[in-house]
Amino acid sequence: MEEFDLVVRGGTVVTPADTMRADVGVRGGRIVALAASLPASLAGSGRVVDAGGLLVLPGGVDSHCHIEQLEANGTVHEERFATASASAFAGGTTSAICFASQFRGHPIGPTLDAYRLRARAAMMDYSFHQIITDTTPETLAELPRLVASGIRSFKVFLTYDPLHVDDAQFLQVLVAAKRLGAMVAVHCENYAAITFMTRALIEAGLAAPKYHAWSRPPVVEREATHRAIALAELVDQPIQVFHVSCAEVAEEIARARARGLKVWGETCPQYLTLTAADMDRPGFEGAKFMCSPPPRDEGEHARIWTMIQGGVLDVISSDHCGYSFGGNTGKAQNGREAPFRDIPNGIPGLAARLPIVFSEGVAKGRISENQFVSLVATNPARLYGLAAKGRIAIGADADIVLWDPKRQVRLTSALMQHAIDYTPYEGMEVTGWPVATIRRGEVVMENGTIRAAPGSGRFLARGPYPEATPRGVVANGFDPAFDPALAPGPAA
Ligand code: DUC
Ligand code: ZN
Ligand code: ZN
Repeated sequence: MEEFDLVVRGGTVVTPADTMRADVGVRGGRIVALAASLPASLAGSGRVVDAGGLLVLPGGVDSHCHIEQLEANGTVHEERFATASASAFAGGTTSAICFASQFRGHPIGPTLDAYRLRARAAMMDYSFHQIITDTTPETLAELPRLVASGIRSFKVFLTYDPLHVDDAQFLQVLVAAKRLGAMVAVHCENYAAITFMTRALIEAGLAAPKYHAWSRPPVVEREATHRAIALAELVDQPIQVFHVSCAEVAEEIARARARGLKVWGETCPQYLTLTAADMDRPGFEGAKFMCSPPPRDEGEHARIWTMIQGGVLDVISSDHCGYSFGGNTGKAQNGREAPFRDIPNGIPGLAARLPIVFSEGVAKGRISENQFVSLVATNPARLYGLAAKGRIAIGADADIVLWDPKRQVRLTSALMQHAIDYTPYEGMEVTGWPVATIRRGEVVMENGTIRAAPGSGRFLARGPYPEATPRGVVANGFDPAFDPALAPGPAA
């Protein structure tokens, strides 16, 4: 008889396609059996976990997390790989794709090696998107090795000093990605427009946190999204548009998809729950809600849900990017009177992601539990080539969350178990909560207690995968990514 290391018994398994009563058998960190009833035939130290009355979901896959990232000013994000892992497990997430950032004028290799070293403290499984900030021949020459090492996605910023690339550089990254079979993720906002608006606002004395939203209204995001899609279409490279904040941006994605382009869209819980008015709280409080693109208005929440329901937005990530609020670092690193331009952008949300999306989505009847699983686990894994993740299926990694769909919780920063001293979701009531998190067959969180060993997370090397493969459609039949040096030679 087959022996298991772990049996998850009596729960309701949710996949993108089905909801079914089933037991899950795990051996060697993988799911090896799924059946209406499995015998408790356990290996030596095996365990049965009772999932009666609970949903059995794939562990969350958060494909957009800024963890222990180096900033251009020499600081490092407060959220470290160990603390981020605890936060991830507390919220039902088992894998994350984080960022390795290139500094302009510097080679990628040594910086990436340093990221890899820091990430060795992780308890969650992780990969990296490589941020590319310049496109010198030396940088481009580094990319094949990077991809061969399992980093199969690049991120480019169309805005932000000193990270942004111009259109010509963006095209170079797209072509390089196409040659290598990598996905490109894009931060879409117009750099010149934001610079212009920011200067004008500050000259007019409008510098409080709420004017952050005025400096980058939806048109700024829509224009850049349209341009990113057009340039990706020109060279036939799949892209993912990060953190879509409003429907008019999602409409650009819908139009691209209708033309058959390989363009996907991500949104985040902040665009479903926060508004620009949060940045207008008294004093410096508004800084807690500053991120880019900024949260819009309440009407936009409903319109984003419509785009999710219609399948235009495929992924809900956290864009976890924490800066503490108290003290004189983090949000206040330039003082509590700093103009919005000098307040770092980003909010923490790794642990809050699944509870907010479940509560706002499933509990409020906007999406099914199957769509929920797709949005927070299966789709991000598929779109970034994490073949073993995001699925309750035989052969997949046994990353499982036991979810109480009825549990009502009031969110607090302490519940997030992160390194940041606040959550923008403080006091929010949610329905639905993770009671246990299992990573590769090991119970790593039970009722809020984290049980994993530091360093037990694994780097997820990503190989070639279909979503990152171009369509094979180029204007006039000329492929700018064609490299005669890479073409097969004449047959012998
Ligand atoms: N926006 C980003 O693009 N990244 C980090 C944080 C933010 O607000
Ligand atoms: Zn971004
Ligand atoms: Zn981000």
